[in-house]
Amino acid sequence: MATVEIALIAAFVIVVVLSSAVVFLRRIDRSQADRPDDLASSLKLDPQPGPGGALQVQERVADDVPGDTSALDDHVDIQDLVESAFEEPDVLDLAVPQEEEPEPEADRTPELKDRLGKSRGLFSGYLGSIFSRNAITQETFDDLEEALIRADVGVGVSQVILDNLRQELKAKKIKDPQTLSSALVEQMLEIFEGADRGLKFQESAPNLWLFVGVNGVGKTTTIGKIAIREVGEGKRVLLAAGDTFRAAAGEQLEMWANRASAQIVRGQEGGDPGAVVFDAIDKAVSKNLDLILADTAGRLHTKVNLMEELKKIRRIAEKSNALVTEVLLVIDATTGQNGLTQAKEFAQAVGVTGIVLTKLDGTAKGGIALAIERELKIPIKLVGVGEGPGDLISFQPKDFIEAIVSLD
Ligand SMILES: Nc1nc2c(ncn2[C@@H]2O[C@H](COP(=O)(O)OP(=O)(O)OP(=O)(O)O)[C@@H](O)[C@H]2O)c(=O)[nH]1
Ligand SMILES: [Mg+2]
Repeated sequence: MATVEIALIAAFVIVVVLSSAVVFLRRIDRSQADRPDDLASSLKLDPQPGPGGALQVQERVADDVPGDTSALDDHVDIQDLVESAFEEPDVLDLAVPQEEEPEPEADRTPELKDRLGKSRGLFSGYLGSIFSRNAITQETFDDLEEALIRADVGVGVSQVILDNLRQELKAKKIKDPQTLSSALVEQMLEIFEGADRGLKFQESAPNLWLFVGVNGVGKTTTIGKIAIREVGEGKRVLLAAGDTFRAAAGEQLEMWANRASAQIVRGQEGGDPGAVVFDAIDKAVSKNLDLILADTAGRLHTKVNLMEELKKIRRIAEKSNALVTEVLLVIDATTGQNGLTQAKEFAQAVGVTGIVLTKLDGTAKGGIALAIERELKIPIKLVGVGEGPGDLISFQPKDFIEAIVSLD
């Protein structure tokens, strides 16, 4: 009997010990699963924003531990959190603030006023102090002249503007500086009047736009921006890497071609740029493309042989089946009055049809635009206001003048 009793007691003790061990092991298992590091994996966090821009959190704890959840009692805080989150809906919308989708860079049309940076601040600052005075005196005109020259309008053009302003002052008996400021805006606008600023394009054959200018002014970047714009408008565009002088120039243009989904024709480094343009035209004609944007190496307008090379490129293009509808001179607005000298030389050599004035975002010399139009009668067609694909604006004189003269 005693042996049977001992056996029963031993069996009981073994059962008790074994069930305690099972409970203990379950607790260890749960506490590891609920450690802070693993919180994310114990909750099903969907990183994809839902339609309302909210993260979706779904319960997983209950799935993992069907039936008895008493082993989770030690972690009641997490369980409570999960349960309360799912009381009403099955899915918890955590209110993550909605971020607005940024517009793609190329689709953004920058406001000239916001992008003129230094030129705007400096020029309008000067004018603000002049026009906030009580009366119009000789000093007003002296200060105006200084402001115009500092903004790089140039001595000659500043003189013309001020002479006209004096005449108007007399004729209209202008007494207050505010009215004079409006008259100044009118005078400046007159300089830009009448020019055709549209980029020429004819339907019948591939059009070729040739880009010329001194080193580093922004020719290649401008081509890239235009390519993006024209492809966006449905044209089939080909870039001709006519800068064979620098190895990196072709790569730079190829990068823009990829960005724009445009085609490209490249030549050998040190090869004949005329041959590259010829090949590009050949390809454009055979593939029935719309527009060739031909890059050229930057060159000093004083280097006769390099200017001759440019003339040759233009001759080749003229004799081909493409139509040379634009020869665009790219001028860096930060070079100030020197841009005027460049423009004269390039215009004489290759017959410039329009100006692209770049880097207007980083200069106090935006007045060069007035000098170019007044002295050379070449229309400014585009302005560059940054390095990005969307930083190109069709030149609108009214916006430009209002931006630089802005007295607000
Ligand atoms: N801030 C600013 N930078 C510009 C603008 N246009 C071009 N750039 C920058 O100017 C530098 C020269 O631009 P490129 O396009 O290589 O000039 P490029 O005339 O082709 O130069 P070369 O081929 O060496 O003669 C680059 O760093 C451009 O990002 C602009 O409108 N604003
Ligand atoms: Mg270049």
